[in-house]
Amino acid sequence: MLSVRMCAHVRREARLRSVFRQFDKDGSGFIDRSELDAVFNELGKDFDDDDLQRMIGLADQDASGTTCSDERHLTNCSCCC
Ligand SMILES: [Ca+2]
Repeated sequence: MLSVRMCAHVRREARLRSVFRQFDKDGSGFIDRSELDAVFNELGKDFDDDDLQRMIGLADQDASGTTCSDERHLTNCSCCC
């Protein structure tokens, strides 16, 4: 049972990393407001600066104005472990 749970966790982490890389257009390891805006524009969604800042703020634990791919963000999954 544990191996099934671990496999699900590993698959989820791989998906998160893949999505993160799609957002992180310059490969910096961070997603800034312009990169988030670009992804939403590709999806046909238009958010104003306040909305984008709020979205970044939800994942911005160090108040840097970006989200990052730090291991802690992707591996501290409480939903399946
Ligand atoms: Ca970036």
